[in-house]
Amino acid sequence: MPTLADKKPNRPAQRAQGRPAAELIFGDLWEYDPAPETADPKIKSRYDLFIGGKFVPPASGKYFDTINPANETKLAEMALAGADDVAAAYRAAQKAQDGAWGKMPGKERAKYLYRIARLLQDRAREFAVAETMDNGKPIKETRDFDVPMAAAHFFYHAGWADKLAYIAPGRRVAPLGIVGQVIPWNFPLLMMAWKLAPALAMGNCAVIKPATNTPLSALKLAEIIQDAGLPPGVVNILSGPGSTGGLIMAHPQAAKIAFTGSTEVGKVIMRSVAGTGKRMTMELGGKAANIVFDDAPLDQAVEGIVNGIFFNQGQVCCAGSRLLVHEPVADAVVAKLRHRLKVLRVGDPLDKNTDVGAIVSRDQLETVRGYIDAGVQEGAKLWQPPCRLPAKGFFLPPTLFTGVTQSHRIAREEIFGPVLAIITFRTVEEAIEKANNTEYGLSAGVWTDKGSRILKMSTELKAGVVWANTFNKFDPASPFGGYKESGFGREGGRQGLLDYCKLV
Ligand code: TAP
Repeated sequence: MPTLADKKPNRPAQRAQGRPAAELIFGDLWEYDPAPETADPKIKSRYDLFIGGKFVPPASGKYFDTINPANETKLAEMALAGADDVAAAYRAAQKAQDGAWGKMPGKERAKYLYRIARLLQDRAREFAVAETMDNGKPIKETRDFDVPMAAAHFFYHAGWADKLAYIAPGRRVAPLGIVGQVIPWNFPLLMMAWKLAPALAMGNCAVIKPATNTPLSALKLAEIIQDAGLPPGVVNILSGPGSTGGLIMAHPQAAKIAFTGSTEVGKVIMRSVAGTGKRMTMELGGKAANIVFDDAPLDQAVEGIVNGIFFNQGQVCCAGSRLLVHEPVADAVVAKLRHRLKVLRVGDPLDKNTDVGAIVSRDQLETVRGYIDAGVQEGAKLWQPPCRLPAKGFFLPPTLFTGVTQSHRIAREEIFGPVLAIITFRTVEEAIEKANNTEYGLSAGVWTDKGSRILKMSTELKAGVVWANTFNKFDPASPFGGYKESGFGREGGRQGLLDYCKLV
C-alpha cells in the first residue's frame, strides 16, 4: 500500500541524501505540487470612496497603496478619506435615513439584503482570491469560510428584516439612525457583513471604515451594493487611516458606533465619545484558553488546538492562544502537536494546499517576533517545526512554547499571531482559575468526554463564547461578543439586532 511519503515529490531527492524514509515525512522539510488558485480577482488599479451610492475621489486627492503581504507587491491605490469625506458620508446617510430608506417597510429592505448576499455568492471565487491577496490568509479559508460566511450574514439578517416585531415581543422597534462603524484587518469582508447586515436589516444607514491594511474587499463590496440597487447613502464606505476612524466615531450625527479592533483603540474611542449619549458596541481583543482534560479524545483535541491557534495565522480575536492541558496528558498532547505541526504547509496563500499563509503586514510580523523573543527571554521553551519560508513576504512558522507560566507576557498579552503558549493544570478548579486569569473574556474551548464537566466549565468560564469539543465555530444566528476588556454588546443573532434598534 502506498504511504504518505510515497506521494511526496521530494522523496527521491531526500533519499539521495541518505536519510531513513520515516524521517522524510515528519522530521524534515517536504515539498508538494503547488495547486495555485487562478480565478481573476478583478482588482482595479485605483479605488475611490463610496459615498451617496457613487464612487467619488477623496476631497484631498490623496491615495495610499494596499499591498499583498505574501509578496510585498502593490495591489491597488485606495482613496484616503479625511474630514470632508466623513462629513459628506454623514450627509448622504442622513438624506437616505430621512428619505426612502427610513420609511421603507422591513419586507422591502429584506430584498436588498438578499440581493447583496446572492451577488456575493455569484462573485465568491473572485472575492476569495482578492481577500487572500490583500490579507495573506490561505485561499482555502477565504473560499470556505470568509466569503460564504459573509453571504450567510446578509441572508440571515434579510430573514429578520420583516420579522423585527418578534425580537422584543410587546415593544415596538425602531431604527437608531446613522451608525458609524470601524473594522479591523483580520476578517475584512466578514467584518463588513457583521456590521452592515444587522444595521441595514433594522433600517439604519451606515458610514464604515475598513482597516488600512485590508481595504480592498470593502470597496469591492461597494460594487455589489451598487449593483444591488441599494438606495444612495444607505451604506457609505471610506478607506483611510485610524484618524478617519476617529472622525467617524466622533461625528455628532452617529446615533451609534460599532467598533471591532484592539482593546487599546477601543478605549481611546470610548473616551472620545463619553457623555455624548451614543449607543456603542465594542468587539475587542482576546486571550482565549483552550482547555484539554485527560479524558478528551486527544487526536480530535489536537485538531481543535491547531485550528484554534493557526487558523488565519492566529490573527483571530477569539484564537485559542493559551493551551491549558491536564498534566497526565500534557506530554502526549505536546508530542502529537509537534507531529501535526511538522506537516502544516506554510507558504503561498493562493496555493489551495496552504495551511498557514502570510502575516498581514511587516509591522504585525515584527510585533509577533517581539513576543517570540519575549517568550524566550522570560524562560519559556520555544519549538518550531523545520520550515522553509518564502524569501519575500511576511511569514512565520507555527510556534509552540512549553514551560509557560501565567506571568509570562506570551500568556497574558494578545499576540495575534501563530504562537501557542502551553500551560499545564492538575484540577478542574485550577483550570478555571487559570483560564479566567486574564483581563480578556472573549472565548474559550473545553475538551472532555464528560457532559457535566462541559456544563460546569461553560458556567464558570468568563468568556462570551465557550466551545465544547470544537473551536472556532461560527453561525450568524449565534451572538458573539466579550466580557471584561474584550468589549460589550453582541453581534449576530437576536441579541445583535437588539444592539441596532431602539425599543419604543
Ligand atoms: P486596531 O489597531 O484597533 O484597528 C482597528 C480599526 O480601528 C482599524 O480600521 C484602524 O484603522 C482603526 N483605528 C485605529 N485608530 C483609531 C482611532 N483612534 N479611532 C478610530 N479608529 C481607529 O486593531 P487591528 O490591529 O486592526 O485588529 C486587531 C485587533 O482587533 C485585535 O486586538 C483583535 O482581537 C481585535 N478584533 C476583535 C474582534 C472581536 S469580534 N472581538 C474581531 C476581530 C479583531 P487603521 O487600520 O487605519 O489603523
